[in-house]
Amino acid sequence: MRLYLINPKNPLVSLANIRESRWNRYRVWKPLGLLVLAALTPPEWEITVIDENVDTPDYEAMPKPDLVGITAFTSQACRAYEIARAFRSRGVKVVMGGIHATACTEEALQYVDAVVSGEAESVWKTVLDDARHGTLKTTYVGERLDLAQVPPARHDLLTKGYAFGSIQTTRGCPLNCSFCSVSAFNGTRYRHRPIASVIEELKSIGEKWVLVVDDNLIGMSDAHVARAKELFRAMIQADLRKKWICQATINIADDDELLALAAQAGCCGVFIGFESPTAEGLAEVGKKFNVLRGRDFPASIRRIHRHNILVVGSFIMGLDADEPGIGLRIAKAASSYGVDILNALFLTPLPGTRLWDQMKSDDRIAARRFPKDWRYYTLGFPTARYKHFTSAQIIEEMNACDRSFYSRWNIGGRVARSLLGLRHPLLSLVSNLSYRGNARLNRRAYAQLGLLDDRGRKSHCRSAARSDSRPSAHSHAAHLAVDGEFQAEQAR
Ligand code: B12
Ligand code: SF4
Repeated sequence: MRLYLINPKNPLVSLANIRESRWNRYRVWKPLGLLVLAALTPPEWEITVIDENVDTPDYEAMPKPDLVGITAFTSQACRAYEIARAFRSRGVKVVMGGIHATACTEEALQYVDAVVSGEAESVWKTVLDDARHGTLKTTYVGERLDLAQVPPARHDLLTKGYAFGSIQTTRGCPLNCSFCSVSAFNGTRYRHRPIASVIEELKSIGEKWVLVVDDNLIGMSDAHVARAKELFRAMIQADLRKKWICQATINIADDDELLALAAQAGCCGVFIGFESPTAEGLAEVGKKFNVLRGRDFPASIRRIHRHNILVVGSFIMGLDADEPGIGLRIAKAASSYGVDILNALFLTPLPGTRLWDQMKSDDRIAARRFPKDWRYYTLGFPTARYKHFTSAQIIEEMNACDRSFYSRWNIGGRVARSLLGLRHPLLSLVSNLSYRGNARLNRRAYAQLGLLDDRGRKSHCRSAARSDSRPSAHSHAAHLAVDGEFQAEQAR
C-alpha cells in the first residue's frame, strides 16, 4: 500500500521563496505534522513525504498511490485543493487534516474525500484501515490524547534540504489570545510529552539546529516551568550538542536558573510575542502576560541576553488601537526593548479564532473569495478592513517599520552587539538579512497588487503600476498581477 503525505506550497509565503532570497534556505522548516503522521502509520504502508516548499514533483510521473494525505495551514488551503483535484481525477482517495481542514471542514469536504479534524493520533490508524477496505468515511474527529501516546516523529523521512530539524514537546495553551488558533485547535490544557521520549526523538534528528515548535515551551505555572527545567537538565545530561530555538512568553526572563539551563542545553534564540507597543493594543488582543504591571521589557531582554540568547520579537499591526505612525512606533519599540530580530505581521482574522468571529460579524473580512483568497492569509497581506487604515496605508506602515528596523545601519549595529556579546552573531546576521530580503519580496508583491509602486511607495496610478510590471516566472508577484478583484475588495 502506497501513501503520499504532502505539504502544499504557497509562493506568497516569503519563507518558501528560496530562489528569491538565498537567506531563506536556512529558514525552510519541516512539516512536523506529516512526520508524526508517518510515525503513526503501520509498516505495511510505504510512505513518501513531499514538502513542496523544497521541491514540487511531477505527480503524474510518480507511481499512483493508494492514498494521499494532505496537511494545510489556512494559507496553504488553495494549493491543497489543487493537489487533491489532481489526485482525485486519477481515482486516488485524498484525506486532508491539520488546522485549516479542522476550522473549515465543510469547505474542505468539497475538495477531498475525507477530513480528519483535530489531532490525528486517535484516528489515523482507523482512517488507513478504512481506506484499505474501501470504507473511507467523510469525517474523523481526533481526540486530544495524553501526549505519552504521541510517538516520536519519523525524522528519517525528510533528510535533505533543511538547515533545521523540528520537535514538539508540549501542546495547548490556556491564554486563547484573540488572533491565535492554538487554544481552539490544541485545547486550553497544557499537555507535555514524557521527557525521555523527547530526548530519544532529539537523538534521532540529523540536523544540528532544531526548532522546538511548542507555542510556549515554558508554560504558565510553576509546575510548567519546573518541567521545562527538568527537560533542559535532561538535554544537558544527554550531551546532545544541538543548538535550538523556541517560542515562549516574556516570563522566560523572570527566572535566571531557567535561562541558564536553557542556554546550557543549547538554546540560541527565543521567539516572543510582544504583539503591541501600546497598553490599548495589548488589551485588545488579550495578551494577558504582557500587560502585567511593572513589566520592564528592556530589562527583561537584557536578562535573556545575559545568557547569550537572541530574542525575536513579534508585533501585530492593524489593531483597532493602532493609530497612523504605528509602523515606526513598532520599529522604535522593538529597538528600544533590544530585540535582535523583528517579526511584524498584519492583524489577520484566521478561521476558528475569536478575531475571525468578531470581524465576520462586523463585516470586516476584506479578502473573502474563498477558497482562492486563503493564500493571502500569510499574515504578510492585509486581509481585513482596519479601523484607522486603508490597505495602502497599512502597507505603508509595514514598509516604514521594515525600512527602519532593517536598515543596513540598524542591522550592522545589532549584529555588532551580538558579536561583542558572543550572542550567536552568525544566526543574528542570517536572520536579519532573511527578514530584510523578505520585506523586499513583500513590497514587490504589494506593488503587483497595485497598491504601491515597485519602490514601495503609494501608487497614484494603480493601472499604470500594474501594466508596467512584468513578474518573473518565480516571483510570487505573478500570482497577484491578475488579481484585480482582490485589489477592488481591499479598496472598498
Ligand atoms: C512550526 C510552525 C510553523 C513553521 C512551519 C513548519 C511546517 N512546515 O509545518 C513556520 C515557522 C514556517 C510557520 C509558518 C507560518 N505559520 Co505557523 N506554526 C507553527 C506551529 C508553532 C507548530 C506547527 C507544528 O509543527 N505542530 C506540530 C504538529 C505535530 O502538529 P500539527 O501540524 O497540527 O499536526 C497534527 C494535526 O494537525 C494533524 N494533521 C496535520 N496535518 C495532517 C494531515 C492529515 C492528512 C491528517 C490526517 C492529519 C494531519 O495530525 C498531526 C498530529 O496530531 C503552529 C502552532 C501549532 N501549535 O500548531 C503555528 C501555526 C500553524 N502557524 C500559523 C501561521 C498563521 C503561520 C503563517 C501563515 C504565518 C506566520 N508568519 O507565522 C506561516 C505560513 C506557513 C505556510 N507554509 O503557509 C497558525 C496557523 C493558523 C491557520 N489557521 O492557518 C498557527 C496555528 C499558529 C497560530 N498562532 O495560530 N509556522
Ligand atoms: S498567541 Fe501564544 S499565548 Fe496567545 S493563545 Fe496563542 S499560543 Fe497562547
